[in-house]
Amino acid sequence: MLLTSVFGPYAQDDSFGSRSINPMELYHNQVTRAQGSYSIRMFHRSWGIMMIQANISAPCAVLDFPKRKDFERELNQNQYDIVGISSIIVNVGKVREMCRMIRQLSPRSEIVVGGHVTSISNLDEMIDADHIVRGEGISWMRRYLGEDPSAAIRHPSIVSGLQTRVMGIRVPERKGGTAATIIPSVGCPMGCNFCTTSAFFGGKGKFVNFYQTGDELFEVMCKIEAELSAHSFFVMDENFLLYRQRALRLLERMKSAGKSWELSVFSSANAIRKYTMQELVELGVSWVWLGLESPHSTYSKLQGADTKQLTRDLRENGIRVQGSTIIGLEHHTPENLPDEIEYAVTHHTDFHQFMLYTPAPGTQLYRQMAAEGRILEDIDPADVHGQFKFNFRHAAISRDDSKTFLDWAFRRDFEVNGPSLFRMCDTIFKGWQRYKDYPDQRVRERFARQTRKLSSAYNAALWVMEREFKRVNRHVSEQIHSLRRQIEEEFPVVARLAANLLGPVMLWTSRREEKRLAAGHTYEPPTILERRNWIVTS
Ligand code: B12
Ligand code: SF4
Repeated sequence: MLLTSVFGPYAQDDSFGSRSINPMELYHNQVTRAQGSYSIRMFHRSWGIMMIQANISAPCAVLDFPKRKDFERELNQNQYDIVGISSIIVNVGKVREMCRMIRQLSPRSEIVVGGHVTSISNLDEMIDADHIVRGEGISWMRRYLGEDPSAAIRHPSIVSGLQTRVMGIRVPERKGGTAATIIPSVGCPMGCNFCTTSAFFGGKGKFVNFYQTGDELFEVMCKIEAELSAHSFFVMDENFLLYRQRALRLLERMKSAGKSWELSVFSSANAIRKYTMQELVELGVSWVWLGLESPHSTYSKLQGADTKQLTRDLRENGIRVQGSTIIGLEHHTPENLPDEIEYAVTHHTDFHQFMLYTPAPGTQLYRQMAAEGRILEDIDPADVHGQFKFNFRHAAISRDDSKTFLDWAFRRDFEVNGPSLFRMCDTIFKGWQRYKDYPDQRVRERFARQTRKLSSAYNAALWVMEREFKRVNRHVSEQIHSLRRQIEEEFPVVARLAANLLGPVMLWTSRREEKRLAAGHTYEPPTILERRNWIVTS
């Protein structure tokens, strides 16, 4: 079997649906896109097909981020019984082309298409596939192959990010240096009306749990820690903290085994409030993706939450906060949207994602808008990714203005709060100051680990940002200066050496990167081929 993601290049405009505005990069696509050379750039593998591959016994190759010629070569050089394609809706044009290529080059292969692209209700009329698989794919594939669909889930060891780059420098990759991805569940029971992930795995009240208990999760994390030497985990679960019992059992096991792990999690505001700060810190939560949406939204996940205070508290305790705000909600108008953007920006999060309100097929919002005749039918799916323009008729905001407001939000957040890299350093330092003498050694170790970078490379980066940001916002530049001074007082030798020696080099690489970006340079992920249970026949 061949399991493949859609072909690249991704960050270039082409007729198959690639868009330069929609790169295969989490931060640069939707979080730090307006931050120039300070934008944090990295790629993430296609975890869905990696999970499927690890959980079947058939010989299986995973081809990630192929170019068309790689995909063509793979089909020509092997006789695949099954070719599975994983895609999201924006890339449906690529899926169509890949199905066409399979029919031509490997006519005996069965074509299986899975992932969020299958939320398109008439997908069968758009592509030539044998099976369109909606929802959870591991159990489907096991059933299809005659294996046990309910067998325990084997978690592959996944390095979360690849080829990280910031300020024009590729961060060296070393074993254990990058977080490992762990996927405890898919879906989310909160069922917010616009949420594709929730809708795709059953909607309100439903989700698919791969690991029910804290004990199971702990065992998986130990295995991955041993294989990757990782002590940091990117927990890919839409609302990890919602399952308090599981999280607290994990904490118990971590404590008794002395595990000084760091967790990056997604959480709704009401879920996070079920924990004391001490519980979060001891659980190793060091980064939280928090949906802020809008001060006037009625989402139950936000009810009763003072998100500004929450953000402040988290950052004061060394927990980096990534806020997420929606632009173009029903109540937005050109008059009130600037205030809402200002409200978002004054959360002073470490990172801030802004996304257009986007009805995507399969969601409650899409059904409602379709019934009201408000979906714009003639928009190419490749342009519906939340970072361009509305795909629906908004009562008060035009399609063109939706982009203007979105771009403005990113720029405003950057100008008011400075580079996310600086904000992140600020949070790490606050955490270090508060917890460096904490009684639990695991916690002390974690902050000491994070602070090692702060006193070296990050301090050099601060030196550069302080200089460069004077031209953008003098007040932020002064804040950066003050943070740098505090770090240098705490670590006088290393931090000063780093700023003096590495700083000028980073200034140069950063300026060079700005020029490259201004000239339209984009980045693409590497093509990766991994075979499992493979039998070589001659
Ligand atoms: C990691 C990620 C990315 C990575 C890309 C990784 C990659 N290699 O493609 C990055 C950060 C680059 C990214 C970018 C984008 N993403 Co994204 N991303 C995710 C995220 C957070 C996790 C995906 C994941 O691995 N989940 C865990 C795995 C196990 O679940 P899964 O992928 O769904 O796979 C399961 C099933 O879908 C199914 N399955 C999947 N593939 C296949 C294949 C076969 C053959 C079968 C049978 C089954 C099957 O089985 C799997 C196991 O159950 C999801 C949100 C989420 N929580 O899922 C959004 C999500 C997939 N992304 C989304 C979007 C919109 C984007 C962007 C357009 C960004 C943006 N502006 O919002 C860009 C597109 C970039 C591009 N040019 O293609 C949407 C998709 C919406 C939709 N309806 O299509 C999601 C759902 C987020 C959201 N809620 O809006 N993304
Ligand atoms: S809480 Fe977040 S993940 Fe859950 S349904 Fe709402 S938007 Fe989706």
